[in-house]
Amino acid sequence: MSAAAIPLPSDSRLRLLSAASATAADFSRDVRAGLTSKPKSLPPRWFYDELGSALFDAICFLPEYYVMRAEAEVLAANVGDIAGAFGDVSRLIELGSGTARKTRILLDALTTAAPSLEYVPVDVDEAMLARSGRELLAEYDALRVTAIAADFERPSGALAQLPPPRGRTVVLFLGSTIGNLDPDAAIAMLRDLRSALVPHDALLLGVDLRKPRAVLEAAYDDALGVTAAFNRNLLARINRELGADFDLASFGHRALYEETHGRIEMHLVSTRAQRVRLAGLEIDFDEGETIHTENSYKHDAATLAALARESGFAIYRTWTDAQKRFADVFLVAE
Ligand code: AVJ
Repeated sequence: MSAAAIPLPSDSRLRLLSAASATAADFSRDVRAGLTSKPKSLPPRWFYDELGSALFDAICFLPEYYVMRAEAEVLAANVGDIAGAFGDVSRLIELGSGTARKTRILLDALTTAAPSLEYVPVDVDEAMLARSGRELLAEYDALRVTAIAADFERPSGALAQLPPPRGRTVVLFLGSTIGNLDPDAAIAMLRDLRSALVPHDALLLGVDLRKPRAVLEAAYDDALGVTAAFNRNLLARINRELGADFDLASFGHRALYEETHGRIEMHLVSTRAQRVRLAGLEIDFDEGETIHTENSYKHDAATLAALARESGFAIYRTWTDAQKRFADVFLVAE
């Protein structure tokens, strides 16, 4: 959906901006590069077409996938403290906002003190932005929404489109989304974000914490097979959008905790030797060969301290759920 397709009165509290976002050509390039390299890999950002987003939503309801519920618990149990730490916020930016379901916990508290707060959701899915933007306007009668369709990995480009803020900017980056980035990429992303902020601006960062292997592996390989479907949908999407001929039934789902890196790895495992055709390319798989589709990094105090130190933020407070599965960390720009 394009910005022009959304009918809005000119005095609307909703604006929709578009930064350079991913195209079909980017998808094709990433898939070709990933499937012709050794070992084979695909970037997890391509999981989220319409079906993939719906499958991720379903994952959040699974008994094994505690991540979303643990963070909702952190936010709900500490909303007063969190709003207190935010202080006099005039602009609330959310990177990778999605449906902004958890955000409402914070908006309820923040709009009590500042009804005309400016909320800036940044997400690659324009249709989702328009839908959730309209819903939020209906729920919060003075809230102003400036939605930006953009990738979260280089946030400074998207944020450069905004006029200078009148007061403190607070950025939300929730849900362990940062976990998809390798440590160097995570630091590069936070540095880029820091460059778009001024000292005293802040970031609320949601990260999943290290925990026993069995808990982590079950969360990424659930009994119903929803995560397996989420993973295989990447191949289905390549078939649909790029005309490939992957036989989905001959790729298995594997999730394993790589303790040395502190990350869950997801793979698609070829259950036989096979050849796949993809727009003029022939891609051969050995039996047991995998496509590495996702890393999901898990943190502890040391990795969080390093992340903050390397990116120009100071850790001000950390809130966790009762079982210490998930942390929301409040970082202040130095
Ligand atoms: C959306 C990146 C936070 O890593 O836990 C869920 C994605 N992958 N199950 C995560 C995901 C498999 C999720 N993030």
